[in-house]
Amino acid sequence: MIYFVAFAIVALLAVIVVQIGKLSDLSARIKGEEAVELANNKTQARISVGFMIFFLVVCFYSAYYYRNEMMPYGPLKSASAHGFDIDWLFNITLIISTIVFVITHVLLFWFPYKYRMQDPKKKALFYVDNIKLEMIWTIVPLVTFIILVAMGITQMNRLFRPLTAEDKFIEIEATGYQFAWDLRYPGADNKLGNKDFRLIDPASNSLGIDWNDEASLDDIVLGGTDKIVLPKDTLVRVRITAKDVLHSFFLPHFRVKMDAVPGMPTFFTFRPVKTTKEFKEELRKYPEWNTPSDPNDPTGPKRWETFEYELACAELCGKGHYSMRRVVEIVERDEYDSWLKQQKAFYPEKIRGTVADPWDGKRLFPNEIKARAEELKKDIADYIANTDGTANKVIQLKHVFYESGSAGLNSKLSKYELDNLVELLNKYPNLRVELAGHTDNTGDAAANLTLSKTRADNVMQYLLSKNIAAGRLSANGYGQTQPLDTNDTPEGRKKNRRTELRIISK
Ligand SMILES: [Cu+2]
Repeated sequence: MIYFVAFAIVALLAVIVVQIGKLSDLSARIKGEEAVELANNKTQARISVGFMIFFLVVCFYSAYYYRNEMMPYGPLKSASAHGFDIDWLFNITLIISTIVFVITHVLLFWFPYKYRMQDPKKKALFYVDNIKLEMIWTIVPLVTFIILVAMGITQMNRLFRPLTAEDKFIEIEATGYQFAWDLRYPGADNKLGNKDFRLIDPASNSLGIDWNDEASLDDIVLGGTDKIVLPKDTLVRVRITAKDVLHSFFLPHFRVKMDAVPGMPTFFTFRPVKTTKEFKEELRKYPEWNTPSDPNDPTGPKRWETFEYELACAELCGKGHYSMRRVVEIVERDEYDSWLKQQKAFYPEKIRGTVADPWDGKRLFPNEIKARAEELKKDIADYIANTDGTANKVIQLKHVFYESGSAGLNSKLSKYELDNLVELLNKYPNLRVELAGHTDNTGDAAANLTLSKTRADNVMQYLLSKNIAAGRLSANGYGQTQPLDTNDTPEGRKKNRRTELRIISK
């Protein structure tokens, strides 16, 4: 409807203009061309001045009207430490350009009025050029721009200064792709692990993190919709990169923006100085921010209540560009620390024990050793306590490892599991067990049978060396005859290669 009315008004105006044109034509014939042209010129000149006044008033009024909605005015002042200086720089630029804007517009509209044709016999002055004038309007803007750019560069250098350990900064990494960001946090060691594009695997390691790097193992990766949480009053360094096209990491409330370029890591540093809560309280003081957040729900939450800091992609990177928006939450430092503790590291959650894990069978982590000891203790205790025979009497010795390609026991890694087993065998002196070796179906079946038997024997030897009576132990190899899972996948084969503890009697 509103478009129809607007169209009707424009059409009507067009008709009026045509009619006026016809009228002036008629009057020209009556009065004579010259007099009409003079009168026309006068009217046009007056309209020009009128428009200038209207235009400037509207410009200033709209700026005043929206003063509390625009950065960096009203409550939308910077939320980062350096941002106040950037806002100051913006203000200086705004003041200078406003002065130029007003002067040029006044001249532009006032000249047609002043120099309108008043006497048809008067000729316009032909003015070729004036070097002095040219110099003035070249040098003045040049000097102004040099000063502004120099001030801008000084501000920019603050964002890119190299940091030392004394800065006590935290470093996060943002990787942009169509159409989201992956955010990596360093975990407890405060160090981000290495990355290598050759390690990128869309299914298990989309960032190409190098798990051989100790610092990677506790890194946290936040997916495409998680809130980005950062602490107040702490220097944050953001490493920025992209996987496909150009993106741009833009935190408007913190006055930082940096392109995310594939193959060329970039970064910036900033220090948030207002928590999300504090910023909301600032907004609350302004009437503009006390209107309903959703116009269709007048009793719902107010605009200040639903406000969130945001991360936006400032590069038009494709049709899903808008969905790269992420909520950023600034909290107090202790709140941040406890939030970080709750986040799960990527490696233990998604990589550990899979075929992508370079440490699989080569290394045990303290928390795993502890958890496994508890598990083994519980499994055996459950069996002992169970009287109706339903308890599982086959227990996987999950932490028993062999030297690769041989039957030799990797006693450095296996000692935790086997020493725990020794302790339990001593605790329950009537326990009799069988050690059962199994392989996958790779290679020759007869050789697999021998391999599994030798491995089981080696485990038994270890237990014997710890003074467990020979009569309580037996060792057997089953080769590939008793698979737990398919032998067609690496995961299945990994499950099938195993050493079991089979309880004979208790
Ligand atoms: Cu983007």
